[in-house]
Amino acid sequence: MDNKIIFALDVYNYDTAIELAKNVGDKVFAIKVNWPVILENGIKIVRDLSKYSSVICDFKLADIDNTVSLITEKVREHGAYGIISHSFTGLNSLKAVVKSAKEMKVFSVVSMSQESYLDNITEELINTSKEAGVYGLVAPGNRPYYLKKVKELSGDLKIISPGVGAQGGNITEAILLGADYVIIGRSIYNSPDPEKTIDNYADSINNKLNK
Ligand code: BMP
Repeated sequence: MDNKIIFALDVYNYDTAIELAKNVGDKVFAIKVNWPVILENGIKIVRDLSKYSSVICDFKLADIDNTVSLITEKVREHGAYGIISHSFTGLNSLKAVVKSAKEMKVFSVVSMSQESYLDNITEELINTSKEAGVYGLVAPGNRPYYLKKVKELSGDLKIISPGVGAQGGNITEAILLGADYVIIGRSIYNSPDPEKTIDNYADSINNKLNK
């Protein structure tokens, strides 16, 4: 069983971030960084974290084509494995992200782990994402109806799913419904033993899926 967890490293402090990455980097598929760690430390931390794991920059891009290109180029320059963009901004914007990303993987948000207006247009967002040529989709691991729907329409695209743990989703359920990877933050970094917590998640997947 390959590694199914993307660790959402939503902390501010540099030393805490690096320590967590060092300890769990080889147990996870990737580390996802969002604004908390970047606003405190700058984009250069992506390089430092990449020593321990692939890094996905979750910047949920939502702007005109020129601006998203500028951001994507900067992220790529710092060695990220992937970037997350919104897709509701439409085909031109998302195509610009894909073009600037080059070899970097682009994941687009088509449904969120909390109710949002995206729920009304999920199918259109998936079609736009496919047309733009993204590598994967972000779909909720804690809202089975939407995850199933995304899986049915996603074709070959990878699905990465937040909402497991602190937001109530269950890891094995999310994987059985179609998530290729689950994104987990608080229930790992707030636990007394993050490594053990990841091992427990991995065991629960293995036990369930090998039955
Ligand atoms: P946590 O496991 O602590 O709830 O973290 C979930 C992570 O996934 C956070 O970084 C959050 O920004 C992100 N996320 C989410 O929770 N829901 C979405 O719909 C999209 C996300 O990227």
